[in-house]
Amino acid sequence: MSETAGKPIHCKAMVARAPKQPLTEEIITVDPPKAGEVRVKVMANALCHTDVYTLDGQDPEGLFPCILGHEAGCIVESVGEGVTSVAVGDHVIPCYTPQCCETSCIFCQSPKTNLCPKIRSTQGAGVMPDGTKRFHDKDGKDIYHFMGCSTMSEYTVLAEISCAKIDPEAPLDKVCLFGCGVATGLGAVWNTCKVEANSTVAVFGLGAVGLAVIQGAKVAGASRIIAVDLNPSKFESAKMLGATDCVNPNDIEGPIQKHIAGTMTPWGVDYSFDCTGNVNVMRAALECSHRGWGTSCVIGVAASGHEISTRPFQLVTGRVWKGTAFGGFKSRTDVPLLVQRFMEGGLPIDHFITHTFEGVDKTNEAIDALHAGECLRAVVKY
Ligand code: NAD
Ligand code: AHE
Ligand code: ZN
Repeated sequence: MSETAGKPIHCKAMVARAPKQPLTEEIITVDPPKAGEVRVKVMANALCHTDVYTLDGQDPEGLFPCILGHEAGCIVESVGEGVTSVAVGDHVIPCYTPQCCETSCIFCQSPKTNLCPKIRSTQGAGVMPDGTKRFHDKDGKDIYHFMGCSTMSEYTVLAEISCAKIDPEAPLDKVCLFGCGVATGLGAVWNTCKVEANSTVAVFGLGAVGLAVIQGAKVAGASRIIAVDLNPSKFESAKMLGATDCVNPNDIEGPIQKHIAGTMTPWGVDYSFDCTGNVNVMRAALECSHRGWGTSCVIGVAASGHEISTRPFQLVTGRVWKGTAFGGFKSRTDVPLLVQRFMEGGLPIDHFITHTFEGVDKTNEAIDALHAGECLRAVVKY
């Protein structure tokens, strides 16, 4: 039993007070975990585009004030009543796609999906499963949770079913990347699309997610990997990970989809992935997929009110449009396996970490680095 167990903890956190505002550094109170909950010490947090998307006010579920962050490595400080799967001192990765594993859960029992809905409604409402919050500011006012994680705080409270217990030897300031972007990209290839050897692939958007798609496609034995981005500084990493062609749409006459399906390939690519969140790019990704059997996977998160469209003819002629959340990985089962594969040297990820910062109060600088366009993942160590 830790000495802080059962007591409120006062710690530093970066609070999103309002959209489009820098985060404010605050001393907050983190309540003890209730039944079925776990309080963790956050050791490292990586910045994902979705945190910035929500901070920019683009998330229809965005609630303020809140504590953002969902790609982290943590150590269990105390557990609530009835918690059995993790214990004080365990190393865990918080998972915004939880996994209740109950026999009555048709989602957890199905091999077709990872979308356990057990706490999705309260998670989307920025509260814990019992409908209340564990964060309070200096005036005692409640602060919303985010994606069931809220890891831009030195301590946070998670539902037990959102904790993936991992190898305690694993470096938390690296494997935190398996909490979102990198796992999502790899899983979109391996789980959602099940890309076969010798497939042709196009990847739109070469941030950490897009580059993880390329890394995953390379491992799957794809024969051609076309990497697309408006920012040519991303091409070097793409080639290093296995891209065979790099294309900047600004250098192309006409629609990029016609260039990929027509000039670069006769009928399009077997698989395409949107990793930008731009609905026009999602359309281009679909329309460059192969006549008769092409599959296009939406990974990017679009701004509130943005919708996708294409001519039905594109689907009538055999293309499939699908999407993925967390790459289809069942979080508590699969994340420990990804960490193990990394520890065995079979899944390198260091190349995603382009920036590191010391102290939760450096999170705004990490956000600036992502905005500057040269950042894949900024890891903030607490
Ligand atoms: P990022 O900002 O690091 O990378 C996005 C890349 O897309 C950048 O390199 C940018 O230059 C490029 N880009 C932007 N507009 C473009 C365009 N019109 N054409 C070509 N390239 C363009 O973001 P990230 O962290 O890699 O995340 C990528 C997307 O995936 C985001 O929308 C994020 O919210 C989403 N995401 C989804 C999931 C999921 O489970 N579905 C998980 C993680 C991230
Ligand atoms: N709140 C947004 C949904 C955003 C979204 O699609 N989130 C992804 C993960 S992004 C991680 O960086 C996801 O997994 N969605 C599934 C889910 O259940 O939220 C909105 O549009 O309302
Ligand atoms: Zn994310």
